[in-house]
Amino acid sequence: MFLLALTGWDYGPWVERFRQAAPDLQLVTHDQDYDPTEIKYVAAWNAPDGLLGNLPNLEIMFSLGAGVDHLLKRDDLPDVPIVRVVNDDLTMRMTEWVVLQVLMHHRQQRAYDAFQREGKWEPLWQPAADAVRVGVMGLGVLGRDAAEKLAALGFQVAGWSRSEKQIAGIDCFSGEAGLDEFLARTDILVVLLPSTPDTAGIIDKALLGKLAQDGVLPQRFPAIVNAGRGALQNEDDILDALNNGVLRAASLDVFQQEPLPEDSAFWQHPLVTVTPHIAADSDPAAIVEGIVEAIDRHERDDPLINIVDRGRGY
Ligand code: NDP
Ligand code: OXD
Repeated sequence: MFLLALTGWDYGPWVERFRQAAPDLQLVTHDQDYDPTEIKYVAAWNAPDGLLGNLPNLEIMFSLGAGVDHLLKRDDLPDVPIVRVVNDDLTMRMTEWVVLQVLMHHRQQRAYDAFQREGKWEPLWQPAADAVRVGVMGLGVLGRDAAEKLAALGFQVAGWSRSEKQIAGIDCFSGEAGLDEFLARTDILVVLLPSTPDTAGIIDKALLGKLAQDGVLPQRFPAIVNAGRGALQNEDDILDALNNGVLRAASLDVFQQEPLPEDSAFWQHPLVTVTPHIAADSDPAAIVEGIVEAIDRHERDDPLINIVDRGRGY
C-alpha cells in the first residue's frame, strides 16, 4: 500500500494523477484510515510529525521535492532508501526562474519599473551579457542546467560545487579552496545548494563581502539570486549588505521562515524581489510517473535511482 503524506499542498491533483498512472496501486492519504503495517511506500512533503516513524514495513520513502532537508531533519525518519525528484519538468521550471531573475538584474528591469511608476522616460546604458559574470553555487541537476542556459545566453558563467567538475563553457571551482576565487569573479550569484549542516548560513556577511565590486554595472552588481533554501542565508547579513552598498540587489524565493513573516524587511525593500517558494513547483503531472516507475523497478529487483546520500545530506 502507498501512503501520500503532505501538508501545505492539495491532495487532489496528486491522487488523481496516481489513479491515472497506476490504477492498481492501493493509495491512501494520511488523513484517511489505514493500517500502518500495510504501508510499503510513502511519498512525503512536510508530513505530519511522528507519522514516518510509525510505518514498520516501509520499503521506500519518496520526497515529493528535489530537496530532502524536510526529511533528513526529522526525528522519526525510518532507515529505508529515500528517492528524491529528479525530473526535466522541475529542472526547466527552476532554470526559467533563475534566467528570469538574472536577466532582470542584467537588463535593469527594477529601475525601469520604478521609472514607469514615475512616468519617467529614461534609457539606461546597457552592457552586453558577455560583460557580466554569473556564478552558480551548486552544480547539481538544477545548478548545472541553469549554468548551461545562462552560458548559452552569453554570460560569463562559473560554478562552484563540493567535488571537482568539468563542464564545457563553465569555469568550475570546488570546495573551500575554490570559493574565494569563484566569488571574486562573480557579479550575479545564483544559489542552488541543498540545505545541509555544511551549507547552513553560508550566505553571510563574510561571503557577500567577497563578491566582485568591479562589475560592469556598479550600481546594480553584485546581486544574489537564491532558490536553494532559506537556511542557506543569514537574512540580517543580506539586509545589512543591501543597506550599506556591499550588495546591490537580491532575488529571494526561499526564506528562513516560510511564509515570509508580514514584518520582514524584505517585503518593502526597494532592492529585493520576493517570490513565495515557487521557483520550481513539483507538478504531479510530471512527477508521479517517475515514482510509479521507481516502485516497478523495486518490485522487479532493479536498482533504484536518485537515492539520497544521507551521509552527504543531499
Ligand atoms: P543536487 O543534489 O543535484 O546538487 C547539489 C549541488 O550542491 C551539487 O553540485 C553539490 O556538489 C553541491 N553541494 C552540496 N553541498 C555542498 C557544499 N558543502 N559545498 C559545495 N557544494 C555543495 O541538487 P539539485 O540541483 O537537484 O537541487 C538543489 C537544491 O535546490 C535542492 O536541494 C533544494 O533545496 C532546492 N530546490 C528549490 C526549489 C524551489 O522551488 N525553490 C525547487 C527544487 C529544489 P557535488 O556536485 O560535488 O555533489
Ligand atoms: C523542492 C522544492 O525541493 O520545491 O523541490 O523546494
